[in-house]
Amino acid sequence: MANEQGYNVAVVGATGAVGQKMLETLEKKNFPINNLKLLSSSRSAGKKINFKGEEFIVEEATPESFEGVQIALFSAGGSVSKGLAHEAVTRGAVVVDNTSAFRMDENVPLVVPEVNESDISKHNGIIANPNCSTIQMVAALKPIQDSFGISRVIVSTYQAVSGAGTSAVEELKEQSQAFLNGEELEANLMPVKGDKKHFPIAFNALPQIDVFQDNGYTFEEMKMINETKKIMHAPELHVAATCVRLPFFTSHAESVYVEVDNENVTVEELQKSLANADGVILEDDPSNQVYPTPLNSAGKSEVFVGRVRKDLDNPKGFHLWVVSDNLLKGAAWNSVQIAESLVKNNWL
Ligand code: NAP
Ligand code: 3JN
Repeated sequence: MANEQGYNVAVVGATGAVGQKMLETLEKKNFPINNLKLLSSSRSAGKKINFKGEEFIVEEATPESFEGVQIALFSAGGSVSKGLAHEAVTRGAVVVDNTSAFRMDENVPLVVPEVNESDISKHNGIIANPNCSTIQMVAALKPIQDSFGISRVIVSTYQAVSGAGTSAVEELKEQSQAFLNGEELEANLMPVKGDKKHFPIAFNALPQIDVFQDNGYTFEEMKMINETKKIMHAPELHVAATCVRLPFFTSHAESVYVEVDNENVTVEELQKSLANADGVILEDDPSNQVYPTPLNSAGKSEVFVGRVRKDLDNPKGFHLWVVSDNLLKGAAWNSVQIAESLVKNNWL
């Protein structure tokens, strides 16, 4: 139960790229907060962060940090979630976890509220927030699935560097400056921290996001494939993904090919289903060069869809261009929406 002022909320990873957006979103959406705890590693303990005009001191996250916490928003990486999420639940908190630690656990709902909000009610203390690239794609696929049925999805992503955290953003800035100064580029992080090789991201395109799996797909690609089937309750859906990192800061873009069940569906019918969907904005007018771009969608909560067209060979095939702010709908806003749903539906 909330007291009159609201809920006791902890943000784990509060100093990170996602955590910062989490705080901005809680403030912007006026989420009812009684007590707020900002948690990080020992590196940032003691740092001061402003929230709603008040200064908060960041504390190191420990199991005891969660005493009295009702809602804990985690975005400090999978190993932190594996170590601390159950500690938070044991102390009475409901965890909304932004990492891949529990996404495919059958006891953990994996939720995009516009797609499968009611799954939240089945939680056992942890609700998983999907991968950012998955979230924006399923938000666009859901109205198509509901109206026409879908059997196959093939996606190629164009992902912003902020998805790889604050240090990746810094690396892109430094490399861009060095490139324009005619200096040698230093690559220490991308495509994946800790992998064997690093390549410049500035003025480049890297077809690797997260580490390679034995089947030749990257972990990011497998997240998109497996998470899409779970969120859409469609284990039989055929999904393939190619994930690519590009040198811009915010919003992921996706070229999505989707096959519907019926060959008589028109572009106009598909556009109408998208235009009427919760959380989706159709921006699709080629004659006036209207389509979504990463720069235009940055800072916004919705998923933007354009370039809807029929495949020229397969009468059941359609192509879409899907763009959304990876740190908002792809992470912070989706998590806060889940928290709002927990409160609104008494599912805490
Ligand atoms: P980031 O900018 O590097 O920030 C990492 C955050 O985690 C910082 O606040 C850091 O605190 C904290 N942290 C690191 N180690 C910790 C520890 N041992 N205990 C407590 N806190 C610790 O990374 P980010 O981009 O915000 O991403 C963070 C995580 O969110 C990712 O690893 C990923 O799991 C998840 N994420 C999800 C999505 C999505 O698709 N939904 C997108 C991006 C990220 P310090 O300041 O003390 O280092
Ligand atoms: O690279 C992106 O654009 C999204 C990255 C997400 C991410 C980064 C590090 C670890 C994740 C995630 O949420 O899937 C994880 C993880 O928790 O596995």
